[in-house]
Amino acid sequence: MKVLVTGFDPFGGESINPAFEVIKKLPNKIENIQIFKLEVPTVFQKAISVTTGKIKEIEPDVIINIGQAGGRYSITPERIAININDASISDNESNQPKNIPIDNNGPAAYFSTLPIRGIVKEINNIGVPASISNTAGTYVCNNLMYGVLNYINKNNLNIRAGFIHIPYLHEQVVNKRNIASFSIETLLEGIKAAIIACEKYKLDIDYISGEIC
Ligand code: PCA
Repeated sequence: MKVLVTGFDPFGGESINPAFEVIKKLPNKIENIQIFKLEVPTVFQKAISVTTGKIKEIEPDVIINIGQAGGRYSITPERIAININDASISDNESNQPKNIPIDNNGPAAYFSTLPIRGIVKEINNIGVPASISNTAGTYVCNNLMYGVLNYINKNNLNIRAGFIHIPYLHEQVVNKRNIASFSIETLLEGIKAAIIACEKYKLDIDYISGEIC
């Protein structure tokens, strides 16, 4: 199995992005799984074209896009990407789209095709907090998740894909108060468990994942 794992570059005034820090440390192989890594710019639309370029090159079976969600308390596979760009801050090339559809002809949303409950279970099994997130926001991470699933759908590709948001690293919160953070080792083990889950669960499993509003 070939897995493409992407991680965003730093944005929003941070000097690092835990997503890119983690992918740098991933091995090139876990058991029979070949891992391909790609740094992606935190730039609307460009994140999608850089990723689809790599998809054409390596033809992966699975794509896991990873991004920072500062303030989250666990590793969170995203359930859904929505067809909107709505930025509260500029991206790394000063774009700040407001309320603009990603694809005028695309569906309102795409569900992740990764085994999100299986991912949560495998990460929990190694003693690391993980839970499903029901929103990837409306910034570049949602843009990439939607763009990749839209590309797969429009080209009828047999690729499973989705997004995982991860919390800050400890060094990012030294001067912030009351914000959750993880060690690089914990994030790395969590992402490895997520990759293994994608190999183990071709279809998703039953695992409590609901949320009461
Ligand atoms: N997180 C941002 C974009 C890049 C990243 O790592 C987001 O959640 O949209």
